Amino acid sequence: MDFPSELRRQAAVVERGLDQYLPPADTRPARLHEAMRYSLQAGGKRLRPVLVLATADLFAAQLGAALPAAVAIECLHTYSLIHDDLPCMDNDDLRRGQPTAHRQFDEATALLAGDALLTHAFALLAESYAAQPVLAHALIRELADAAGSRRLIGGQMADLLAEKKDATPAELEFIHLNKTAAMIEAALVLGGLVGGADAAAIATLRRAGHELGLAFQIMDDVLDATADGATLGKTPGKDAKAGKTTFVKLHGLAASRQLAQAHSAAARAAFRELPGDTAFLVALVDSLVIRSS
Ligand code: GRG
Repeated sequence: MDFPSELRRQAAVVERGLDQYLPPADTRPARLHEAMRYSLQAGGKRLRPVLVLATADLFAAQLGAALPAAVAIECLHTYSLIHDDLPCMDNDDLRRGQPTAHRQFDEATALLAGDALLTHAFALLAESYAAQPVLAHALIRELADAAGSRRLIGGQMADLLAEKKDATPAELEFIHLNKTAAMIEAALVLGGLVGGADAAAIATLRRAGHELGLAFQIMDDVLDATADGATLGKTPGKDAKAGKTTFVKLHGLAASRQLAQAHSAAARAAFRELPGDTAFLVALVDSLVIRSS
């Protein structure tokens, strides 16, 4: 398998899906729909939707069946980025190499574009899988749990609270498991559900997502401390400046890199327990630990 070209192929499928499943930019009110498309189509690695497609593929899901679920999770992820960048949160000017939504439009439009992307994610699941109500229910429930107050939003709240003090390693783990790993885990589970994976395989996917999510976040901390803004597409060094506790602050750079390697090895091992050809997923794990953005 040629990993870079397979990744490009899957990411291109995602790009087409985003265009297909989002309301056209001239939908009334056009400013809102333009803002939704602006943030969604500003680039991004498309990690979560590619994980949905690749996992569904593993279980030989019908071609194209996983695309609405892949688009839904990217809509939800993008909403979280838009809101995270707002002045009341991280107050950032740069995201995905472009001005953040509130810089490009205005704060109220950015807030509403985030709200609309969040809502659209669930509408898309409900509509696209309406003919398979059991699957639709499972997908909606999975994404809602991962994005809710106990996981993504809870992780973000804990992150904001931790800015005021030094977080303990346990607090940092809570933040990362929920702010980062929850959506990566959900991507794998959505793909598994579309592919009809059984309960044991879903449990293995959750374990892989947990490990991959931690590896991904640790590398995010390493890159925040070491890479430049042009490479990252967002403002680097913000965590350190804000006095935030990160893996790098707690463990140092070398130990953080080792920790990321250990979690990615655990993710690879979990993927190898699954049926089918896991070469792409294993290579994707490897690429995330050596990534530069
Ligand atoms: C506002 C509810 C709410 C949540 C915000 C996404 C997020 C939570 C915060 C952004 C800051 C951050 C470091 C989050 C951890 C997850 C993460 C590394 C997100 C960035 O994901 P990438 O690197 O982004 O996959 P692209 O742009 O490539 O999609």
